Amino acid sequence: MINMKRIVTIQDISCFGKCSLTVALPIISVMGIETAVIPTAVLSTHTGKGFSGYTFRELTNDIPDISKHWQSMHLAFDAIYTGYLGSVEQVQIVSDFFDSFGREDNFIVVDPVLGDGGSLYAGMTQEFVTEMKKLCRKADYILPNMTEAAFLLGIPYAPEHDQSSVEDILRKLAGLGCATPIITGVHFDSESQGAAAYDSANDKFYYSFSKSVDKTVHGTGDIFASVFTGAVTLGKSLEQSLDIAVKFTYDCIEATLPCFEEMWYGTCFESCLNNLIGYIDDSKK
Ligand code: PXL
Repeated sequence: MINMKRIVTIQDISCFGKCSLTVALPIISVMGIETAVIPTAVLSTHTGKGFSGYTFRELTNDIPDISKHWQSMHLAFDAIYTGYLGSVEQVQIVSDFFDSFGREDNFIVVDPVLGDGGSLYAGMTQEFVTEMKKLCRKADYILPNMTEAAFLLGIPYAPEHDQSSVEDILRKLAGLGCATPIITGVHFDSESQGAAAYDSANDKFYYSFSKSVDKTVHGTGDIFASVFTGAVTLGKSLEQSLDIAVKFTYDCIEATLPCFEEMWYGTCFESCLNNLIGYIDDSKK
């Protein structure tokens, strides 16, 4: 019998730009996990800084049919992981998907992709934020950055934090109804950056840091979320999963820096995939 874990990831295909599905699929696959996908939209590029005039085709109406077909096949997943979603209606349909495929013995990760640097991404609205907040309630893990956490909580965005403000925000995120919120892009000084997690069931906080880089590299949130979801699916602890995701995300940023001029739109994550295999193996020791 094949003992392979299976994740379904629900997010867009940005045909050029190295984020969402074009990153999640290779990363989860290299972790030795079967990856099913539901593409929510097809865009010619991502909507981040540097791109304009992109195409955007929503695939919202396909999602209920895919779900129905999969239910008829009695498909099951060890984890359901969502990233960028394209519309309010799409968030509602993904919520229905959770009701159909969420079980006692699997878990849900919602990466509430909304914005960065204190602003919402192009096309994101307050109504969308409200809907995303409802989706977070159904998740076991959510992975906002500081901008997304601020929008989800309706509090002002602050770029600088200390441990007590991060823990306050994590407690408030858990108050949305998600047992284990994680904030990415956390830093207390200019030397290091990483992620902070709150295991609300045990009232425990975890931190993981790597060296800080003063450049914004696109797609790192999707890399972090894919690795984190994969690691938890493989049975790693919250602490281990956080460490592996922080370490690998840093590797991808570091690998991108020498070619940052050409690679302004994404990371050189491909050259780091071997490290990820090593991190998973090391954590078995
Ligand atoms: O990396 C997150 C992301 C995913 N998909 C699309 C995006 C973004 C961020 O800008 O625009 C289409």
